[in-house]
Amino acid sequence: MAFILPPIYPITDKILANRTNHLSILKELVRGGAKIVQIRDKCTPLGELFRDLMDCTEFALAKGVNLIVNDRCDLVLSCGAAGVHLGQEDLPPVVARSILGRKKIVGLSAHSVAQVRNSQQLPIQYIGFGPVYPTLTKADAAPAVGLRRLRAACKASALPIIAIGGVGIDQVREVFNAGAASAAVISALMRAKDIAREMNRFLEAARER
Ligand code: TZP
Ligand code: MG
Repeated sequence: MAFILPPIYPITDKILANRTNHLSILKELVRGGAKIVQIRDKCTPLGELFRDLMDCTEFALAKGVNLIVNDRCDLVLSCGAAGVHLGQEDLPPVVARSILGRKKIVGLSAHSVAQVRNSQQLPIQYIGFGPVYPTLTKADAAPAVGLRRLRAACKASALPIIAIGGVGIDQVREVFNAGAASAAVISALMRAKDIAREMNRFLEAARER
């Protein structure tokens, strides 16, 4: 599937959404218009996560949605997902690329402008930069970088930058104004009563930029 980075990049969290599987969250995000979804899960036993991901990839493929798996290249390959999202402490992108081949999407998190600069020649499709704003979602999150550093990161990068960390509807416009190509959202979507409707509202906010 060709990779087009949509303006809103939702990330699942079963605990925040109070769900027993990622599939139910994915279905709502897609109903709300999501074209890319990252499945992020640090707790579920691997076998259970694998089964959930098999259902997710089948659904995503049928809907033309790129499904990205956080951390795990083995799950990307075994489930047929579209790609992997890596942190600075995960497998190096060059290694992930050699495992996954040319066609999968590889994304990388960066937390400083220096890391963004150092990532320009890596075999990746995008950089997630943040946390831009303070967030409680990631326990070990680095301190918030703020809009000024987001702007510098976007200037320094030929790769598209996805702003992440504390992004709510009211922040969408300012991260785009700072040069971000997309905004990643966890809690503002996962805590919503109606995830599909909230996803749709985020896309509307992105269109208004
Ligand atoms: N990486 C940097 S901040 C963050 C991750 C995974 C959490 C973002 O979650 P939220 O709820 O959108 O602030
Ligand atoms: Mg990781």
